[in-house]
Amino acid sequence: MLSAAGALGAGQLVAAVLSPESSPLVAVGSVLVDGAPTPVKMVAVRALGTADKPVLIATVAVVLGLFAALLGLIAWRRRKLALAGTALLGLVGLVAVLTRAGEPVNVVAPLTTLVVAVGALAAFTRVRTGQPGTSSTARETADQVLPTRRHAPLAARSAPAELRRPSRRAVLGGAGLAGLAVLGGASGKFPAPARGISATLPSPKFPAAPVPAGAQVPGAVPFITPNADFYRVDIALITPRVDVENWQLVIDGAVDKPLTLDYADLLALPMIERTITMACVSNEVGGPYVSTARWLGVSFRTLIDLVGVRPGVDQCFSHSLDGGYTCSTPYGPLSDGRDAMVAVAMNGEPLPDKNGFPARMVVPGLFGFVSATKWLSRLEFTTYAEKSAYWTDREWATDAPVLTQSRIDSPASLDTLAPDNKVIAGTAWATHRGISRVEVRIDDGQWLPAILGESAGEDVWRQWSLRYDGPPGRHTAEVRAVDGDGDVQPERRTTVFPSGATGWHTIQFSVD
Ligand SMILES: Nc1nc2c(c(=O)[nH]1)N[C@H]1C(S)=C(S)[C@@H](COP(=O)(O)O)O[C@H]1N2
Ligand SMILES: [Mo]
Repeated sequence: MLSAAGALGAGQLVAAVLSPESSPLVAVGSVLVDGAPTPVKMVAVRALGTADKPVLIATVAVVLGLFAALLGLIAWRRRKLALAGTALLGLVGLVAVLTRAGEPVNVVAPLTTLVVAVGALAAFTRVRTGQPGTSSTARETADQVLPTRRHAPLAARSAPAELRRPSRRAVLGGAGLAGLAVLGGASGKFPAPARGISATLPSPKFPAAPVPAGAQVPGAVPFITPNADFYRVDIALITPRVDVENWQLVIDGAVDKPLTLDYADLLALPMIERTITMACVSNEVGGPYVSTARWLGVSFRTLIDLVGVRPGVDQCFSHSLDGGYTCSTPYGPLSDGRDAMVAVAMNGEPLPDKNGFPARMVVPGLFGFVSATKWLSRLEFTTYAEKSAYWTDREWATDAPVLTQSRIDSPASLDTLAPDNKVIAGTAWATHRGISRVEVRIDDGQWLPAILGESAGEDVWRQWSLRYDGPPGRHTAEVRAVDGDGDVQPERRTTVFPSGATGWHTIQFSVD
C-alpha cells in the first residue's frame, strides 16, 4: 500500500508539473464519469452535489488501496505475480490517461506511477538472506527463498525474522514513498503557473443596460451572482487551465469561410455586454444551479456572418478542451436575434477557470448542457443527423429550453419568519420568455400575487416578495410563476432527466 501511495504521489507530482489531466488517478475517475450510466450519475449528483468529484476520486483511491493490499499479501508467496499485477494496475492508469489526453507528454505521469509502484514493491519484497552485515551483492530475492517455504508447515510460513525487521534502506525507502504520497496529494494546491492573460478586456461596443435598482428584492439571493458564487456544473474532474498563448477557436463545418481565431483576434471583434441568467437542467425544484452574470462577448450573429453559415445547418456542435465534452445547440436560438454569444468575461473579469476561461458559450433561454460550452475550442456548424453530443448520447433531451421555475429563498426551509420583517422572498426565471407573475400559496389557501421586483429583461431572473402576517405556528408556503407568454409553471413534479424538473417549490416555516 505504501508502494501504491508513493507511486500515485509521484504520478500526481509529475502531472502537476507537466499537465494536470495526465494524473492517472484523475484519468481513471474521468473514465468512470464518462462510462457511468445516466441513472448512476443522477443519483451521485443528487446525493453529493458538487462534492461528487472529490468523493469519486477518494473512492478510486480506496479501491486502489484495497488492490494494493491484496497484491502486498500475494507478494509474500508469489512475488512475480504481485509485480505483474502491480504493472497491470499501472497499465490501467496509463490507458485511462491516453484515452482522455492523447498527447505524448501525458504518458510521463502514468509511466512514473507504474515504474515507482513496481520498483518499490520489488525493493520491499527483496529478501536479505545471509547474516546481518552481508553486502548487498549477496542478496537474493523472495522468489529464490520463498519456494522452499511453500510446503513448510503453516506455523513456519510466516516471514523470516530478517523480513520482519525492516532494514535501514526499507525505512528510508518507505519514508520517501510516504513523502511522495503527501507531496503528490498536496500538488493540487500548488500555485498554478501564470498564463499571460492579455491585460485588459475590451470595452463593449453595445454595453448592457444597467440593472434597475428595484430588481434586487431584500431576502432574495444577490441579483447579480458574484463570480466566486456562480454555480458550477461540468464533467471535468480537474478544472482545465487554458494557456491563452496557445488557445484557438476554430469555426468550421458547413460554412463558406472557415475561421481560426486566437485570443487577441476574438477580443478584437465587436463585443456585446448583456445580463443573462444561466440555468442547469439538473437543478432540482428549489435548487441552487441557477445564477446571473453580466457577460461580455462576441454575438453569434457576428460569427455567423463572418464565416457564412450555409443553408441546411440545424445545429452548432461545440467542442471543448475538457476532454470528450461536446454540445449540440439548435441553430435557431443562435440566429434568431437573441443575445447568444461567445463570452470572454463575466461581471467585468475574464471568465474564472471554473466557468470556462478563456471563452464559453452563453445562449439565453436554453439550459446549459445544450448551450453553454466552457473552455470552448471549436464551433462546428452541422446537422443533428451528422453529429450527436455528449449528453445526447446519454439520453438527455436533444433540445432543452429553460423551464419556468421559481424558488423561495427566504425564509429557509424550517426557519422562523423574522418578527420585525415578516416577508417571504425568492426568485423566478423563465429565461427568454420572462416572468409576468409570481404567486404564493400559504397552507393550501388562495394563491396570492407576490410583489415583483423590477424587471431586468426577459433573459434575466425576476425576484419577488410577499408579506405574511398570519398566526403563530407552523405553516407551508408554495410558489409558482407565470412566464411572459402567460403559461403557468406546472404543478406536477418530474425528475430533472431528461429535460428539467417541473413542480412547485414548497417549504415549511414558523411564525413566533
Ligand atoms: N466543457 C464543458 N462545458 C460545459 C459543461 C461541461 O461539462 N463541460 N457543462 C454544461 C452544463 S450542464 C451547464 S449547466 C453549464 C454550467 O456552467 P457553469 O459551470 O459556468 O455554471 O455549463 C455547460 N458547459
Ligand atoms: Mo447543466
